[in-house]
Order: sequence, then structure tokens, then C-alpha cells
Amino acid sequence: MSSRQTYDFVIAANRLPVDRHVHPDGSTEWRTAPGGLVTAMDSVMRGWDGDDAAWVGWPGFSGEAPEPFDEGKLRLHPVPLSAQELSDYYEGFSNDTLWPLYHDVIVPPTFHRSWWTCYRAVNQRFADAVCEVAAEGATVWVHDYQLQLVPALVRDKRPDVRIGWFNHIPFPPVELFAQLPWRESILRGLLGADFLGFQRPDDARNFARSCRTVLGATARGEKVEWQGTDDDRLGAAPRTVRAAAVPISIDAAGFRELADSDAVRERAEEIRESLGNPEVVLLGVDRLDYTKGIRHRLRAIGELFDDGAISPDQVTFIQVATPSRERVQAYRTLREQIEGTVGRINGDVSHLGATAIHYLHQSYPREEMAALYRVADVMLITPLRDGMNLVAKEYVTARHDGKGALVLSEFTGAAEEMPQAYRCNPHDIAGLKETILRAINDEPAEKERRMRALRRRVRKHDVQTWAADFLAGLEAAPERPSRSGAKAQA
Ligand code: ADQ
Repeated sequence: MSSRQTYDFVIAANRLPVDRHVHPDGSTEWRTAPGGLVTAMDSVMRGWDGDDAAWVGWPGFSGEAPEPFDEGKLRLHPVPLSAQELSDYYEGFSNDTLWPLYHDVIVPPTFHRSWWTCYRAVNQRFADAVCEVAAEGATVWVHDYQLQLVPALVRDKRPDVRIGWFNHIPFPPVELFAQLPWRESILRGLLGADFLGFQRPDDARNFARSCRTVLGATARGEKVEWQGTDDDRLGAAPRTVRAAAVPISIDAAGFRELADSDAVRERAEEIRESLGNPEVVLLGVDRLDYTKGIRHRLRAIGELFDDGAISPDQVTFIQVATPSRERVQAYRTLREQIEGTVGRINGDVSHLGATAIHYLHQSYPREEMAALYRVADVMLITPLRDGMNLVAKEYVTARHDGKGALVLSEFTGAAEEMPQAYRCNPHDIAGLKETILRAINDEPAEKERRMRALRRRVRKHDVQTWAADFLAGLEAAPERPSRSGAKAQA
């Protein structure tokens, strides 16, 4: 347990890596929260050979935040959010302005000046918390689109620390980004970092182009040079920042071991049996989000059943749709549309004992996810836009029996790294139907060849490599001044 006040390594993310559970007797307990970032950072921490580290984030409930506490090697530093801030900074500006804008404007982004004011205030609070726990010369790793102003706000107070930021979602082309009324402030916030990591080279290029077009910065290759302004604390000094692709991945060895365990194998058999041992199981696993292309997928599947190209006697489709952002209207509308479509297709083509679509609006433990992957003959990943998509990497890792087939949208970050998947354009319903049929009907040897190459890629480029690459990029950043202003070597 740590009793130190400052730390050499500080992570800042919207959420802390734990959830608070309240027992019926009123006592509380913190449990590790499920999710990609937690797993990824857990691997980073295991490989971290320095002293203890701190994680700054929102504890998951509004109102007063608990005092900082320790969880293994980590000091958890809760940042409070009021109910109004949760609504304006998180559900509003993060999830109803930035999220749609950064995902190709699939639904129109909402611009509210009061949300922006709140986003700035909350970013300042996160930055203050980081400054409080960061030791002299610390490494600070900021995550994601909710905290884009944090790098410059931290830099303003603490020129001695090294700051990296990683974007888990796409960075949009400047033609879309330029719609944002606060585009300059966002870019200047990010330029406070030493190193900016993106999922794809295109995302890094989009960022560099936005800096050139919106700020008049100089961008050459991965370097962005910015002269700074002195109108506020976002990017006052001249800076050189590197923006590069560092695609995220999964803990491949850990996930393979899980998928290969006796319990998961048995569960997979049980699931297949409970489905009536169909010839072909199709699977979709997504947060219920309009970026994931679930409606397009259902349209293609529905038509394949309607056409008679597939029959519920032989083929069944399982769609796991994790509940998500249910207080944002666009998500409520999407849920209604999807559930209506599933009901329509099942009503039209299912019959007793042969259900066309199994729809599950629930979260599951990782063991259950691994068992589902083992059951899936064809995995359908059809987002309209997705930063990476870790489900694609989990699926191929779970299928080390060489069986299975991955249908993957070309609009995911994963597509860049996984060219052996059955690629699809989810907007092209006829093409999507053909690709699904091909993935079902191709020769086993062809499927095995593809899966082998895909698995190799994920094994070689796992989450440990990702974290090491990111930290190496950050370490390579130029020297920085010490707290007192003198230059200190990295
Ligand atoms: P997400 O949009 O959440 O993440 P994704 O990369 O697919 O998307 O990760 C989802 C994770 O949640 C996977 O690990 C999956 O196993 C798990 N999961 C999904 N449904 C589940 C369920 N019902 N029960 C339990 N677990 C479930 C954002 C970006 C992505 C980027 C990641 C990581 O939008 O593009 O890949 O961050 O950077």
C-alpha cells in the first residue's frame, strides 16, 4: 500500500478503473470495472518497473467524491462530478457533441455553449488533480476525447512533467472537425502534450491537418510545430509535438488462456446445444451505439432470411448489444429501432424451435464472452466508424482451433491491421450480404489460412506492445524544463 503523496506515473481517464458496489446492509466495496482500458492499463502496470502510480478519474456516481485510496499498486484519486456536470460535460459535450462529430457525423452533433463551459471547468478539475499527484518530472498519460484540454492545462502549471495523450476514438477529417465552434481551444489543449497517440495513421494525419488549417501550425510528417498565443492558458508557448499512430490491442496471451480453459469450452458446448445445435452461428457483439452499424447488419441478415439464402433451421444470429448511454436521446431511439427490427424479423421468419435472431441487451463476464466467440462460426463486425474495435481481436484470439471467420468493416481501425478478414462496406447492403454468405460457405482451408494470419498479427501486436510503443514515443519527446524552470534531461 502506498502512503506517498506524489507519483512518477499518473494516468488520467474519465473513469476510475473501479466500480462502487453498495451492499444491502449499506456497506460499500470497490470492484475492478470491466472494460478495455482497465485491462490495457493493468498490463501496463504489471510491466511498470517504477514505484507506485496514480489514476485520476471520476468514481462513477455524482456528488461528493470519496477520499483517495489505494488499490494494489495504484493510488486512486477520485474527481467529483455533480449531476449537472455529468449531464453537461459527459452526456452532453463528450457524448452528444464530440462523439458524433469524431465518428463521421453519423448523427448530427449537438452544440451548446453551456456544455462547452462545463467541459472546460471539468477538464480544469482533472488537470488540477493531476498536478496535485504528479511528482517532479513525472510521466502523465491522459486518455481520450473527454479530456482534450487536460494536456495544456497541466503543462501550464507543471512544465516539468512529460505528457502523453491517447485517443481511443477516430480523429475526424478537418472538413468535419472544423464544424466545432471551439475547434481552436481543443487543438491548443492537445498541443500541450509531448506525444499524441492515435489508432490509425489517418487519425494522426487528420489531427496534423486540422492544426495546419485551423491554427496555422506547421505540420511535417508526424511533427506539429506551433508558435502559441497568449490569449489564455491553452497553448501559450511555442511547442513541437509528435502525433503518431499507436494502435491499441488486447492481452492476447491472457485472453487465449481464458478461451482455452475447460470451463469456457464446456460453456461453449452448452450454448450451442441450447441453441438447438444449428449448422451455423453468426454473432455480433457491440455496445448499443449508432457507430457500430447494428441496423445495417440487421438489414442484411433480415434480407438473407427473407430471400431464403439462409434459413433459421440451419442458421441463427446472436446479437449481444451492451446497454450504453441510455440518457442520450440518440441512443434511446436506436434501441427502439433495433428492437423493432429484431421483433419484425423473428416474427416473419422464425418458427417454433428455430429462432432467427437471439437478441441479448446485457453485459456478461469475460468467460461468457469467450464462450460466445468459441461458438461463433462467423463474427459480424460492421461499424460505420470505429476507432479500433477490440471485439475483432478478441474473436480471432479465442478461435485458436483455426475455425471461424471474421467479417470486418473497412471503417474500423482494426481493418488496417487485419487485411485477411472478410472485408465489407456496411453501407453496401448487397455487398454485405454477399460477404456474409462467402464467410459462411468458403472452404475450411481458406478460413483457416485467414484466421491463422489474423491470430498471428494480434499475438505479435498485443496490448503490452501497444503500451510499450506509446511510452517509448513519449520518452522520445524532447527534454523539458524542471519545476524551477531550468532544463532537465529525460
Ligand atoms: P468501445 O466502443 O467500447 O471502445 P470495443 O473496442 O469494441 O468498443 O471494446 C468493447 C469491449 O467491451 C470489448 O472488450 C468487449 O469484449 C467488451 N464487451 C462488449 N459487449 C460486452 C458485453 N455485453 N458484456 C461484456 N463485455 C462486453 C472504444 C472505441 C473503440 C476502441 C476501444 C479501445 O470506441 O474503437 O477499440 O475504445 O481503444
